[in-house]
Amino acid sequence: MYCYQCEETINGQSCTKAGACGKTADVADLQDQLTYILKGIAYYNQKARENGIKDKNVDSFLMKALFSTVTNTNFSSSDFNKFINEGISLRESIKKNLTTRNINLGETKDMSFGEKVKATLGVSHPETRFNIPEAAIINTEALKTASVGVLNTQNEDIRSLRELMVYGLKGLAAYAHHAEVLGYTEETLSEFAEKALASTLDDSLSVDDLVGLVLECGKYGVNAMALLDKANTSTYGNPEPTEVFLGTRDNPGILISGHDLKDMEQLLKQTEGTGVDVYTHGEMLPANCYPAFKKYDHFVGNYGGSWWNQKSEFETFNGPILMTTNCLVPPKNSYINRVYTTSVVGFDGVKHIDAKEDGSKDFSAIVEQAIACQPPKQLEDGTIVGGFAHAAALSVADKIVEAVKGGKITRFIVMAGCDGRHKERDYYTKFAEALPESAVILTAGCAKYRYNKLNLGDIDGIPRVLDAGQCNDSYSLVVIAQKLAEAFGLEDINDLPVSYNIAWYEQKAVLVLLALLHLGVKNITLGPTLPAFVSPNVLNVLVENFNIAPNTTVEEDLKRLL
Ligand code: FSO
Ligand code: SF4
Repeated sequence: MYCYQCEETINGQSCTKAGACGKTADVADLQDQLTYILKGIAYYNQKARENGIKDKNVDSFLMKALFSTVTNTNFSSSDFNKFINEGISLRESIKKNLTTRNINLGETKDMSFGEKVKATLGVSHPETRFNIPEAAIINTEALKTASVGVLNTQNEDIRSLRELMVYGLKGLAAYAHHAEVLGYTEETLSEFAEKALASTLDDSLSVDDLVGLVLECGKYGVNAMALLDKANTSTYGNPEPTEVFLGTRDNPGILISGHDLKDMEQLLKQTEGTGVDVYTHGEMLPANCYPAFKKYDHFVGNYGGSWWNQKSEFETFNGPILMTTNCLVPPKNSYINRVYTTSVVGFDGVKHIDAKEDGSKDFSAIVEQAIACQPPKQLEDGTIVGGFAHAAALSVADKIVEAVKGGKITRFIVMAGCDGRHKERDYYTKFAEALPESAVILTAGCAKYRYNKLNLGDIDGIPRVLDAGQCNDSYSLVVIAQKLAEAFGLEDINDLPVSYNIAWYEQKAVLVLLALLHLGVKNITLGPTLPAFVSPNVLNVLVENFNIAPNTTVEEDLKRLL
């Protein structure tokens, strides 16, 4: 295995024996093979699309399969074997379709994979890379990492850009998949994903070509987040400012985590009148602010903190836990029998609930188990305020503009992104505490858990932590910044009194970062460490064009960002 896609990669370099996230080497290799097969599907489906052959199942599979490889989403080798087999048969059927119509499958111009096979197996494969017998791909240990993994690309800058592209696409796929679950799709997203995936196999592309494509990925990232925003808000209403309860009640409960709002809806409906309460964990916290969910009396509030706290918080919750997407930490034996996965999430030995044909899910087993469980052990009390996605934030835009003009708000700091388990992320708590009282934090994603319980107060009724929601709701922050620029008559959003101190962990954050770059946001501070997959030369490009900087100390960063 060779994986360096997340911020917690071992020694800031790569996981090569097992993942710091708990991913086994087998699963990492299977993920590489799946990704490689997806690139093949992308390559052929581009040709199919050009020739008017469109198949929604292919689009859907591509997004779902890519999403499954996001950090902390799926740890199950049997799931990946299934994805691989399905991927191979899809790819073969696209090829067959093309051949039947006499459409040229492409030249065997780039034999990098074929050459690798020859070098590794001593046999020659005159066909294109995608014609390598599947058995060879799956069964030959040496091939697993040598030919389809990250290190297959020799040039470190090309490798860096190819991986940056693939990780951005994983984030895009996650958001596109969520939107699709709610019935919203956009063909241009699939088209771009195919072009971009196929580009990672094309040895004729230069560093400049790849940089261009990576930035284009940011453009489609904005589109994917906009689509998901439309899907979520059209289906469940605009989030509204809400005091989210942090305590517990005396009924048994179900904890729901991840990002999937449709699962949230179905769980709330199926638990109504059962005597079982529902609580959110991690990235599901913003669900508390949607009108469609707030109406349920048995929807109590949020339990605990961000994803990495789950080992202790799932323990004390006492009831069953539904993981709708990432971030799953390999469950401890003490509570593994209370964990359920659904959709793209998987862990061998954990119960999985699939959607039926019509998209509905039967959560009755979870409800039944909950009834027999003790109520959650209370961890904290009080409330936190959420629900400041674009509609709510813009409804108080006049107040915000007035506070800025009157000097009561001197700075907005976008502190969106992820949380993680490393101690050094204390930096974000300290940074938030050290901000002047005239600074307002704009946040989205699980990064907020580092400072959303600090009671930072408000400025004329505007909370000093404005929480737009999940990581995908970073889109809201973009809308807010654009509207503020309009209100102040500024053409360039970089002229706003807004600074960026972003925390990243997994690949959705990579996409959010690319989206910000596409929008022309400059001077982003990124931490707690820079991505291991960004080579020194690629970093130079980012620094020269966007003035991206790694975070340093609270004092220095405050000086630079204020
Ligand atoms: Fe994981 Fe967090 Fe939302 Fe990230 S819980 S780390 S960018 O915010 O994706 O899922
Ligand atoms: Fe390592 Fe992160 Fe990859 Fe897991 S996802 S194997 S922690 S780099």
